[in-house]
Amino acid sequence: MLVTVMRGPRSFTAEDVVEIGAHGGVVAVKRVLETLLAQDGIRLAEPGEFTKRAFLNGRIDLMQAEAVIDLIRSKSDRAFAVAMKQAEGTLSKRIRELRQSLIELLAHVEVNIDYPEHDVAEMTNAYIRERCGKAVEEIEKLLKTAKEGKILREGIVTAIVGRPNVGKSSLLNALTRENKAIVTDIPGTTRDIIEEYVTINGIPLRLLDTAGIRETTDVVERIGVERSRSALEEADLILFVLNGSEPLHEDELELLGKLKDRRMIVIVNKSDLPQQIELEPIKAIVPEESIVRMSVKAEQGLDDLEGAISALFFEGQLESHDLTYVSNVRHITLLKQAQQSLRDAIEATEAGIPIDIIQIDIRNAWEQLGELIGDAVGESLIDQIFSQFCLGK
Ligand SMILES: Nc1nc2c(ncn2[C@@H]2O[C@H](COP(=O)(O)OP(=O)(O)OP(=O)(O)O)[C@@H](O)[C@H]2O)c(=O)[nH]1
Ligand SMILES: [Mg+2]
Repeated sequence: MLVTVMRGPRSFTAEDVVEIGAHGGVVAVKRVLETLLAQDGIRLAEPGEFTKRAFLNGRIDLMQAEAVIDLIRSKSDRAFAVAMKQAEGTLSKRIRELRQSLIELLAHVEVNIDYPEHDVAEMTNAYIRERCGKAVEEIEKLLKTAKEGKILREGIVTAIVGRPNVGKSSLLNALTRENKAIVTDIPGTTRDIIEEYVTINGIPLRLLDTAGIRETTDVVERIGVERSRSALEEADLILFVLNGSEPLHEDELELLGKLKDRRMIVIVNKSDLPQQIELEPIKAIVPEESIVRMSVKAEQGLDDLEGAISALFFEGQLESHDLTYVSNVRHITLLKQAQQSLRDAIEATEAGIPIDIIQIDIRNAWEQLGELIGDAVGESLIDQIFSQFCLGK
């Protein structure tokens, strides 16, 4: 057993910390815990308590603390890298700079309020418009990253759909390199949705294998088909699988037509067998680069599919992004509120409203941005945020 003592403030929580390294295995760890918990004044930490203490002791701000949750939950290297950036404080830094510019603006306005001559008021109004306009733009830039941020955190919801027996479950297994889904030659094998995470060229996908869509009298299968349809509704990306060794079905063509405005890749599977499918009607609906021929069984065409997926998202430019993303709903809400307050301020200058009233809008924006990094937030909000952690963090 190894005991490490870390003296505050040079520890994660900024308090004195003792770490005990015990032998692996459940029993050894449990014994150590039991011995410790039998002592007076020792209890288990609450979920997120270490990070909460780090925040309360001013070691990190609220956004950085929230990034720790994201780090724990991240499902791909890229999501991890993004969370890491936020934990380092890059996003917080941009928020601080914004707030600083608003404080300077407020100070400037304050000085001029004492000299309410006409020209000064006009100049001040113009100045407010310019500075608030810049801040609105800066917030807009951050908000624009939200969509990509969500994808990075939660993965692109990707529904694998098609008629029974075309090879959907085989595709899920091939992409995840596991045998998670049952594959048989009996149409109607998959009844329920099977969910798996994969990362393709750094893009995280939440793959949903669904029941083959067809008319059926089987009660269970019919519920499965219903679920396939709702998965289809909510998907960010559709992988529409066809069996190339059979002629195209009318209902497939009809469904393809309905989905033509969605982000979709058509997979013509079973290319190892003699081909009977007509591609012309499909090409009339889907651009050629989104049609991929493959044989899941012979493991052919997976690279083409992966290429087509990356081409559809971020125009393959995800690599070059500076990894600052806003993706947390709390952050998005506050940024939108702050932006609205600034827009109100701009509007007020145009309506000739007295400057001391306009000041209130600017101050509101400053406070809303402050809430983002945890300046003056209520205890209940703090408890709520930290309760999302798991034990021991
Ligand atoms: N020849 C050939 N057979 C394939 C290929 N891909 C899948 N199969 C076979 O097709 C059959 C159906 O595959 P599944 O993956 O279960 O098909 P599914 O679309 O999930 O079927 P349901 O769950 O019934 O909707 C299995 O026997 C697979 O081995 C392929 O590329 N070539
Ligand atoms: Mg299946």
